[in-house]
Amino acid sequence: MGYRVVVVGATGNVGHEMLNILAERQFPADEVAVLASRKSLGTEVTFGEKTLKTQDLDTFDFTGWDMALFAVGSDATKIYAPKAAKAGCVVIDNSSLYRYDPDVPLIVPEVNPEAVHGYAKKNIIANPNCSTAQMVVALKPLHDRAKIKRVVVSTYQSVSGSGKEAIDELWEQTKAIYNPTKEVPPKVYPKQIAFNVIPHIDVFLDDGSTKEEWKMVAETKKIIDKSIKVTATCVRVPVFVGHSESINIETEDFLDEDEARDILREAPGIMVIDKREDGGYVTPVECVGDFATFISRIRQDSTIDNGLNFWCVSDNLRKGAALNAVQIAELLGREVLKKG
Ligand code: 11C
Repeated sequence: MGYRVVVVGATGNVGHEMLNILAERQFPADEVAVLASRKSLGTEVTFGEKTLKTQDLDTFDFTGWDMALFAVGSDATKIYAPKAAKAGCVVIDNSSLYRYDPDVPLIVPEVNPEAVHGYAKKNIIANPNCSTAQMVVALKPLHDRAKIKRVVVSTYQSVSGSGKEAIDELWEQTKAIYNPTKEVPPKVYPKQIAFNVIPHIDVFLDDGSTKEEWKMVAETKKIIDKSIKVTATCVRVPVFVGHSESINIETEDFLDEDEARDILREAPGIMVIDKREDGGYVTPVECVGDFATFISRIRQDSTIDNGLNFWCVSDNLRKGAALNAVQIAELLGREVLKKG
């Protein structure tokens, strides 16, 4: 017997990828229900070979369903996740609503799988922000070997992180550059994104940082180790899919770049592509549709005693969202629910 699985927000970018990944990884689902808000009701979505019709999130009864993968904003999650959890359906939530709740585990399965056993306090498990997920996959094996004291990260985040409208905005603005008769003013972003970069993701906080930057700090501490200091600068770039990060770490023990490369090669979820030649590194267009987090440009930081620099790229809709959620579902099935 397999699982009865619900995908909430099945018509969005992440919900769509969740369905693709459940099918690709042959998740042991007996039944899959796809839910959407009233405005997308009746829309058909693809799940492997099947076509599923979306049902109304507002009236859906979660009783008897094993797990629900939520890919809707925090406002809808606030209403429907507790409803599902109360009905006995374990929620795996992609929004930021529960990530910092001490009674909700925040999980990246390659990093802190043991945290899954904490799910029962609220029947909810949180999925991290995309820029955190790919970074912690790379940091954990290095932390285990040399204890990371400090991380300095700059991100280059694709527009798909902001949803479908942002993808359209980049596409339309790019076309309009070549056809100046049609103006496409910024709507999703505060400034033009085509042929530009914007050092601003999510809202500004009192200390001058942004919420996206704060999330990378708070989530890394919760997932790996609260003693790690993180400082982040998050930047939106005109790329459709795939987040990139320039990461600098300072460790307690010395870690040679060759040993770091070997450790990362062996680490789960990571693919090292690091040749010191033209094109011997990964860029976002090459990671689209892949499951791995790619690491390139590993090198010593000669300005401090124990420092390393590297480049980290991953499909933000996959490892950063849908894949990680499906991996949590697999972990929950394997370690806790044990059906089938
Ligand atoms: C972005 N990281 O690229 C964001 C999207 O907290 O789950 C995901 C926001 C979140 O804009």
